[in-house]
Amino acid sequence: MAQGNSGIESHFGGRRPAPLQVIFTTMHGAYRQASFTMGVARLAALPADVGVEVAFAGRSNAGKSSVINALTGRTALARISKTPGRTQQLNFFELDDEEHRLVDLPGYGYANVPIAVKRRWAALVEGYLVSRRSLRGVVLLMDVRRPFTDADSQLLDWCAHAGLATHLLLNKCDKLSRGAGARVLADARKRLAPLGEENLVQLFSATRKIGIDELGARLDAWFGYPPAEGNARAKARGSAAGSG
Ligand SMILES: Nc1nc2c(ncn2[C@@H]2O[C@H](COP(=O)(O)OP(=O)(O)O)[C@@H](O)[C@H]2O)c(=O)[nH]1
Ligand SMILES: [Mg+2]
Repeated sequence: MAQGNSGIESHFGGRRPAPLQVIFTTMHGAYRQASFTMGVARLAALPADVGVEVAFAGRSNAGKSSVINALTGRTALARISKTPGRTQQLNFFELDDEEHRLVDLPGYGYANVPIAVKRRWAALVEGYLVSRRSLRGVVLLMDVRRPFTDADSQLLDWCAHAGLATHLLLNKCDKLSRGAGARVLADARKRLAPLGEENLVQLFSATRKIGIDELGARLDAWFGYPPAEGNARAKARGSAAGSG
């Protein structure tokens, strides 16, 4: 057919739809400006409790550092630890300014950690969660293949009772088939329902960046960033599909 038109134009009957650019700009720019500010091993050393903070919690090896890297588009911002359970500190990342921060909490559930280290972890993390006024929400990561360990459930219940909003990531969903992932998600929603509306759950993959728009939409809401167009769509899609 010699119509002198590109395939796309003829497909849309000569009218071009809006540019697809939005696909590449779904994340608020602040996440890409993230920088590491400090690691803190004692409550007394926490940075000023102002602005808004979002913490990432979960078992060692669940993928906290990988998720922070995926979110910020920085490959090695939060060091991806090869020795899980060793980093007993809270790592702070500033976004566009010092009043918007991500916090990588020390992981738990590592089998070979001495009881003294576990106690220290509990004192540090609980002390932080209890006292931190700028903490707007907790992103709780679980490995989708081994979700809801006792420690995960404890932390989730603890946050709910403390009135802390949580966003549950079933990470490493690239390791499961779609059907298996969907079943874990449905089960997780059932478990979360009694905990209240402030607790949502989604599938996620840090390595494939699956679910990043949905996570971005929740973080935008927590940080008070205006929703990106793509995120608004992800949200609409999510609720249509019964997200959370
Ligand atoms: N397949 C897969 N592997 C992941 C994913 N997220 C993290 N990992 C891997 O899991 C391991 C632990 O990740 P890391 O971010 O260090 O976990 P952290 O201890 O919670 O900070 C690393 O080998 C990561 O490459 C994911 O979404 N999919
Ligand atoms: Mg880590």
